[in-house]
Amino acid sequence: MAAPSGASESVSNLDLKIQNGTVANSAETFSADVGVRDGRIVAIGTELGDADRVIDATGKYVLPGGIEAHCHIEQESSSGLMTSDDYYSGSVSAAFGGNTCIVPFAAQHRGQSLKEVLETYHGRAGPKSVVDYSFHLIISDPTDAVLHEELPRAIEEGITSFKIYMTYDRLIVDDSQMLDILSVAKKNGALTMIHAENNAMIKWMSGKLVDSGHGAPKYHALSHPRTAESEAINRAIELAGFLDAPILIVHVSTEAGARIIAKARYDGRKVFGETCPQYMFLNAEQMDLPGMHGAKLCCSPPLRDRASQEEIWRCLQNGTFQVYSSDHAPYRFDDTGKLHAGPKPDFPQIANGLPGIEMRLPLLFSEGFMKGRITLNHFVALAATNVSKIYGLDHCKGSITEGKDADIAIWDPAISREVKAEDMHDNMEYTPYEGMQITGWPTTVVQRGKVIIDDNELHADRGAGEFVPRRRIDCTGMPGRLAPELDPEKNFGVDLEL
Ligand code: DUC
Ligand code: ZN
Ligand code: ZN
Repeated sequence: MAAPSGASESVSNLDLKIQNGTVANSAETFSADVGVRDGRIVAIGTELGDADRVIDATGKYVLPGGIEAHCHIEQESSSGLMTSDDYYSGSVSAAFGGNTCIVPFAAQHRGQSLKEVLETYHGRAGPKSVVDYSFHLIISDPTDAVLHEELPRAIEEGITSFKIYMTYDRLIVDDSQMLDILSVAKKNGALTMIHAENNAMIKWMSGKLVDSGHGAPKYHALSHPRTAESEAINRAIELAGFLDAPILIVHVSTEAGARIIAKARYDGRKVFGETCPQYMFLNAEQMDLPGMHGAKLCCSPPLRDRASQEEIWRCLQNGTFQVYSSDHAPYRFDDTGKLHAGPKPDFPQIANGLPGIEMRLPLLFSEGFMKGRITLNHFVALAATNVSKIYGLDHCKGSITEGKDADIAIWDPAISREVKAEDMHDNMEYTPYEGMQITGWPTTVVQRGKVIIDDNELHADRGAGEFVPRRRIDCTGMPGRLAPELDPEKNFGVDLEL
């Protein structure tokens, strides 16, 4: 296919030109050169003019830089445990994996103001991140001040999404708090991300398992029943649907949960779905390891079985999931992380989460695109474009388009390599994907026109990444409707001003 219309043929004085590559966006693939000036893409076409630096991308794919929109970096858990990556190691690892933007969480613990939380996270990310970044807030304490003053202010500042939890004692919000948060989000044009698992089922199962002597790591998988996920997803969708508020169900691990999302979308509800590589490439059988080693694979929701892996793949292929994120939540296999509660804790005391920010895209490129499960355009959609649209970044990121930031990853499909923890750039000593043989790798990564990764070397300074204020959620094309009891045309004219 030829370059899109409007392609420039004679733009010169470029800072950077990437030539002879195959360019792909989420809806088109074409042969063209890409010209960059002052950090932006200024020309896409053939026979572009001079450039200070020329990169030859013959035989390679020139794709938008990945946007990793679900990762936990330099974040304290609700019990005070810090992730093993700070904004430097986390962002460097992201960059080596083909990403140019990350959206980690800024977590509110109970009693904290959002102002204090955001100041803390700006202070952590600003001096260290090598890629551009934003934050999703985590809301665990929706006081009146948080709901009516701080959240609207944060949204105004470009933090247009936040996560809430339906489980975890120190984070959980109840149904009525969820309604409060959802209505503020709707009113202010923000997106609520939901960790959907039924708290009571998990606590009940965990208690039964531990009391009967089944405290080993592998039993973590049983302690979060599939139905705990589907019950909570259903409830979240009903609560949000009542208000016609947009939501995104994060890290979906079951087909039952995916089906509820698919049906809600079919019904016109404003619902998005996300899954993660661990639910496509790993399963709970792999947790049956000697000693505590199964702890390395404890995450929530947990790994499921082999059949589930196939089902999750299918739901990614058929578009039920628009978002594919790593949920990078790195805890080392020692007393600073997984084993913080002692050398042999029962599974409820094991830190939850897996590393994967560097492997998210290479796994999908290799096992998805190279093996013919998804097209190259679908790969781009999942790597960057979909999240740029959903999370309000598409005014500057998410595609190779004139005027947008020159955030580009050049992928070499001829590279074949074995995944090894020692090759990762995070601050972890293991990767769950150890030993996998994959094809394709992002060899060059460009952030706002500057080459930050080339030939397996980092060329970015600490703090080179910039905070990106995000736009409000755009629900165009998602019809939705208020519940009749809230609709003044149907409820005797009562306007609750939601
Ligand atoms: N939820 C996440 O989103 N990440 C890690 C653990 C968890 O419960
Ligand atoms: Zn979660
Ligand atoms: Zn997470």
